[in-house]
Amino acid sequence: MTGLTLYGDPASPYVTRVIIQAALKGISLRRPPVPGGNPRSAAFHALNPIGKVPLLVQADGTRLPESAVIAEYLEERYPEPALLPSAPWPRAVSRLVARITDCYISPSFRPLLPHLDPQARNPAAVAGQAETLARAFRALGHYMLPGTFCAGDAPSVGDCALAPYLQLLKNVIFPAFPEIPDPTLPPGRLADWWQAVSGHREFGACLREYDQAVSRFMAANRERLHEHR
Ligand SMILES: N[C@@H](CCC(=O)N[C@@H](CS)C(=O)NCC(=O)O)C(=O)O
Repeated sequence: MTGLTLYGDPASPYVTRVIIQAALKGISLRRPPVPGGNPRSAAFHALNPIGKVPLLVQADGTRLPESAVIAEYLEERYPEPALLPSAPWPRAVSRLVARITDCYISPSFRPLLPHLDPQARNPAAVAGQAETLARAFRALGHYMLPGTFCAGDAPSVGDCALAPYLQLLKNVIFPAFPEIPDPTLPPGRLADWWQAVSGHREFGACLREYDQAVSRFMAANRERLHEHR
């Protein structure tokens, strides 16, 4: 038993990044509900003043927020099986894929939500996000190394970061916006990569569970998410 607790809704791509990494490493995580019911509650802020999930809590009470930092910590704390390649260059590429996800894919998701309803859509705003995403997808295809996963033939931290985000976009964004094509559809590097992650036994199982959690979340919050902000 690791004595590790992970707080966070299973519909969060950041939480899922940690869940996938833990599953691939065979690390067990307790998953109680977020204190106070959500990350905005005073009870949760007392644990993590950043007010966001995931939050990793250790048996001694020490707490670590931020999915990228949690990923690095788990990698160092539980080095086997390694989720970073051994050579410096593929290690850098794996980290780059996680970075592209955080800096250039993630920021486009929330701004698209108010445009899910075609009646309330602002085509110029959607076109701007479509271009940002297309550039990020091109960059991923450009930098990913040969092999099945993003940095070789084994899953690594870059895959753990990117796959939940693409699963989220596949569930919510690509079906709603024809001007944002799904890059995981063949042919192409991202299509081959998607086949590898979704076909991997543990990785694929986590992605399918995540997809169901996103569907439940979207069904429960449809009205609120369509609102203009
Ligand atoms: N940079 C953070 C981002 C985490 C994040 O944005 N989490 C969202 C859920 S996907 C959150 O907790 N939002 C606050 C809320 O739901 O009130 C990370 O990588 O962990």
